[in-house]
Amino acid sequence: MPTALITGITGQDGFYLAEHLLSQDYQVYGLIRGQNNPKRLVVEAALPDVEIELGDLLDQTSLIGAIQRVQPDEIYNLAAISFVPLSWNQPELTGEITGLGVLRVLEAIRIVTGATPSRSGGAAGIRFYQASSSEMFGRVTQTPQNEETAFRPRSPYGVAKVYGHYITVNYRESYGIFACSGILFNHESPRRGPEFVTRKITQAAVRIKLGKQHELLLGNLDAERDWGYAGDYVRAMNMMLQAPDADDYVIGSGECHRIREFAELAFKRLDLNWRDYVKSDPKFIRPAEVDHLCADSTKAHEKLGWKPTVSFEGLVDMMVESDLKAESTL
Ligand code: NDP
Ligand code: GDR
Repeated sequence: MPTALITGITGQDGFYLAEHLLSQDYQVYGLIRGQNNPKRLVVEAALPDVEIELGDLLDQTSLIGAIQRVQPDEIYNLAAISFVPLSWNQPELTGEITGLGVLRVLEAIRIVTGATPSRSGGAAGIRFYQASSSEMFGRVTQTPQNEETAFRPRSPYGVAKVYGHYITVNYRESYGIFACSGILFNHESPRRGPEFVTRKITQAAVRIKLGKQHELLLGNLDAERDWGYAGDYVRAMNMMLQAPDADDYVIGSGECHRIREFAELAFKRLDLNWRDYVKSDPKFIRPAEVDHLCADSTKAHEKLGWKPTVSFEGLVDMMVESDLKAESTL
C-alpha cells in the first residue's frame, strides 16, 4: 500500500486529493498546523481514513519530524497562502510560506532520505509534487501558455510561486529527487473558498435568488481565466508522480472565459440577469492584474494521458446547484 503525505489537507485541493488517493488504496496522512485548528474536525469528520500529522511550513523541524514518522512514498505540497490579494497585504508571510515553505519541505526530504549530490535518477525514494500556478505566467508573453512560456508574475504570490517552482526543479537537478512541478490553472468546485471569484459569484447569485442578499460587489470583470474542476486536476497531480521521469506539466482546460461570462452564466442558471445585481467596487481591483490566462496542456495529454472531464458550463452548474442546496437548508 503506497503512503502519501499531503500538506494543505484542509484546503480545496487537499480534500479532493485525499479522496482520490484513498480510492486508489493509498494510506493518506494530512499535515495540519496550529494547536487547535478548527478545520481539523472538518477533515476528521469528512475523511476518517486520513491520519493527521501536526506540522507547519514555517517550521523546518516539524516537517522533518512528520516525514520521519510517516515515511511516505509521495509528498504533495499543497500548503500555501493561496489568495492572491492577501499576498499584497502580507507579502513577507507569503514569501515565507508559499515560497520558502517549498524549500523547507524539500530540505526535509533531503535530510530524511540522505539524498546527496552524487545520487541521481530519483534515488532519494520520496516522490515530491509542488503545487505551482498559472499566476507565475502573469503578464503573459504568449498564449496559450505551456511549459516553455516565460514567467512574468504580477503579485507577491506569483513571485513566491516562481521561487517554489525553481527550487523544485533545482532539487531535482541537484539531488536527483523525483520532484515535479504542476503548473495548474484555476480550478474550482463546490468546496472552493468563498473569497475566490467563482464561489463568491455562485454563493451570491443563490442568496440573491432566495432574497437573502441584494447585490454583488466585484472588481475587474474583464480578466480572463482558464477554469476547470478541482476533482479533475488532483488526478493530474497523482499521475505526475507515477510517470517514469520527474517533469513539469501545465494543467488546464484550454478554454478561457471572462469573469463577466462566469457571472452571466451563474445568474442565468437561476433565471436572473446578472446586470441587475453585479456592481463594481474599486476595493476589489488589484494593484497589478493578470489579464489573460489560457493553458496549453498538450504535454500532460500526451505524456500522462490526462484529460479534464467537466466543462465550463458543467462547473458553473455544479457550483450553483451545490450552493442552492446549502443555502436552501440554512
Ligand atoms: P487553499 O487556500 O484552499 O488551501 C491552502 C492550504 O494551505 C490550507 O490547507 C492551509 O491550512 C494550508 N496552509 C497555509 N499556510 C500553512 C502553513 N504555514 N503550514 C501548513 N499549512 C498551511 O488552496 P487550494 O486547495 O485551492 O490550492 C492548493 C495549492 O495549489 C496551493 O498551494 C495553491 O497556491 C495552489 N494552486 C491552486 C490553484 C487553484 O485554482 N485552486 C491553481 C494553482 C495552484 P489552514 O487550513 O490551516 O489555513
Ligand atoms: P486568482 O483567483 O487570483 O486567479 O487565483 P480569484 O478567483 O481570486 O480571481 C480571479 C480573477 O477574478 C477577478 N475578480 C475578483 N476576484 C476575487 N477574488 N474577488 C472579486 O470580487 C473579484 N472581482 C474580480 C480577479 O481580479 C482575478 O482576475 C487563483 C488562486 O487559487 C491561486 O492560488 C491560484 O494559483 C490561481 O487561481 C491559479
